[in-house]
Amino acid sequence: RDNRLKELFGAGETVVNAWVSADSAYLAETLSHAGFDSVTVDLQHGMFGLDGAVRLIQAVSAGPAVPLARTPALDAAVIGKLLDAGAYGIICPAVDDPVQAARFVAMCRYPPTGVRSYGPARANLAQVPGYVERADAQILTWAMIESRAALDAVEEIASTPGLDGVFVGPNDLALALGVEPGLAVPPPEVEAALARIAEAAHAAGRIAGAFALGTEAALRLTGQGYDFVTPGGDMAILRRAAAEAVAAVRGT
Ligand code: 3PY
Ligand code: MG
Repeated sequence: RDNRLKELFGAGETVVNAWVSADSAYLAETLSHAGFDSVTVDLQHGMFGLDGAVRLIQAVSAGPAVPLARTPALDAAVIGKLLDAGAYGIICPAVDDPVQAARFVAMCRYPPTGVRSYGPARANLAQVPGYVERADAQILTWAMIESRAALDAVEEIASTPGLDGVFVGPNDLALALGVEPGLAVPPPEVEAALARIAEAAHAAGRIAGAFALGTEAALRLTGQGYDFVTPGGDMAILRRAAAEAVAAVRGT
């Protein structure tokens, strides 16, 4: 299968992404059927390891959403395994400068462009014959901007050859800027950074992506021109819906 996200981004659509932190294939599969364009398996903060992430990618593949993964670190071994498991894109945390961004892109591409090792395993099954020849053109790469160094260098990071986009971690960025993380709507310092990052991405012809802590923050992102938005993590969505159900029945 071709990476449907490439078509959506190419058509200028806003891509709506889900975020998986629970170690439940059933939940990941359910999110894949819930209308999201993509579902990201979060290996950085999710409550599972690499084996769990492989099963979650399989679960997402059982529905219509495109499976993506956030690697826990800039690590060729982990990134390679997530791609071999069938992820169509990788979000890499804490990419702080253009050198790291270039290393990240290289880890996602086969030689001669990059350094990804041959062994496509499940990716070969779930995707298409000729996977290896086509993988570099199918796989999307996002460098996370979530430190002061990354913000200062965002224009150079966004221009990294072969990088598809940047992706903002608003909570780590808030911590880095000395303001409160975890707010439903980010503080003004983070909002200003978000505007600069979207501008840098688009000036370089790249995708502007970000995590949001709910629908209100996600709508602010789309208002700022973000192309790729995540309106909250799986557990936040579940917990909010559960609390609303309890409140509705109790009449509180
Ligand atoms: C952040 O907000 O720092 C993230 O990495 C989003 O999960
Ligand atoms: Mg972060």
